[in-house]
Amino acid sequence: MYRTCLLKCLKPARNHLPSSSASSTFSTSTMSLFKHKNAKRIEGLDENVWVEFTKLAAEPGVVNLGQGFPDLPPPPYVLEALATAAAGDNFMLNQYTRSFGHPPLVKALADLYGHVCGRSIDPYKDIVVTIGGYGSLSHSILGLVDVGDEVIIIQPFFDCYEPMVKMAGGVPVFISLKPTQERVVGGVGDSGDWVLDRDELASKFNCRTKAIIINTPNNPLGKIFKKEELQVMADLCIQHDVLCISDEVYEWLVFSGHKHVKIATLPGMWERTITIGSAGKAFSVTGWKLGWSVGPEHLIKHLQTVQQNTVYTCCTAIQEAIAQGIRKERGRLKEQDCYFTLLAHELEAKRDRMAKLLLAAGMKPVIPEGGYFIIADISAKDVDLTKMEGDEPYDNKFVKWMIKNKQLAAIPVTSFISDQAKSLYEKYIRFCFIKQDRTLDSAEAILKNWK
Ligand code: IK2
Repeated sequence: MYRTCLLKCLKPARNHLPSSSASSTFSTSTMSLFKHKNAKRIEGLDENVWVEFTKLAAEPGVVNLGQGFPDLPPPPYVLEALATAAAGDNFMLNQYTRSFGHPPLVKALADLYGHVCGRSIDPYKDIVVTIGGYGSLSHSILGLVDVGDEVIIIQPFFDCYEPMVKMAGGVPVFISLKPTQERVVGGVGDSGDWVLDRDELASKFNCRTKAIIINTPNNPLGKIFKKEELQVMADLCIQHDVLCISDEVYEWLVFSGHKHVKIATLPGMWERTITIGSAGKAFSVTGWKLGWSVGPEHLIKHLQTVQQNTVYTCCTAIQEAIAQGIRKERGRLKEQDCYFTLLAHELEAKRDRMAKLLLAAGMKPVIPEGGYFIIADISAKDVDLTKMEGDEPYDNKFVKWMIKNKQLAAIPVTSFISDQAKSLYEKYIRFCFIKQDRTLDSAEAILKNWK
């Protein structure tokens, strides 16, 4: 009986087995091969830039300007708030809290974003608190994208968008930001000059398009989409009844002369937009992995469904500490002592320092308008990597070579690009500059001594 049932179950799967395994008798090892195989939804998604390059950057002596995390101390009051939440009188802060977000945090977020967006936000219906910005991205995509739905992704894009859409059964449709050449002045480019072609963008929308994912300030480019650019996207979303997932985890890190505009605030966009934020990025606590999605109830409720059936809730003590952080910064928003403002100022100086260093070292930086990454064109370094093994884009090999030979880690920009377009971007690598002066001094010494 058991054997008949087993054979019935295995039979349809024989076509998927390698021919050597598709023998007429099923041994235990053949069964393992089939039953222990990955689910189709993760097929081909086993490589990950952070897993690969974080390991390389961890070699002793390597100066790590790779993955995007600060080596600066977070604001002390947030650390104290977490310590108090964990070890203070209210021991219940060590237990589960509300699934969709700890009440003090969702209230603080509703107040902050209500102010920023100029509308009333319901803390319980319009917000879901997730495990990092990552959690909000995956909940949005899992909760809203169906098999066969097309999702427009603007590249360079934060690398997880593509696998997340594929895991949901969706079809990623890419469009590239390309540099306009005219304004490359003194060997330095400007991220604001990387633009989308309006007609090409329009051509990507059709009746199968479910959503567009935008990221502003963009990782890795540092571009902040101008209001006019967002308006073009908004018009297309409205015309084609398309949703917008707006990844704004670097929303506070905006450099002088630039303004961050939320696409959700454009007419007709609140109803169709999910805006994503990150406590890790806002308070320099990336290891806390806390993020949120803000949007209309009719969309957020689907993310809440995913939340309650996957992770259920996020760490209570961390939510309590971030609630205090949000309340404090909301009270002094735009003032000189606001942590968000202070961090943006500090980063602007680091950005300028990094740009000068890269330029002097013969790399051509593209000056970011926000965020904490800078990309640079490495073609002039002319490092011959033809003998290096592996069928990888040039920037991948260059970063591996640089880590090994110069003890300096960065991230290849093609990690943020679809397979079809990698060749257009393989001359760029990305450096993270949210680092202590000491770390940047070490990077400077390496770049200066680079013959
Ligand atoms: N969205 C973007 C655009 C991000 O950059 C990140 C975090 N990226 O950091 C790694 C790197 O690029 O070096 C996220 C979402 C995820 O945010 P969180 O850390 O809150 O999950």
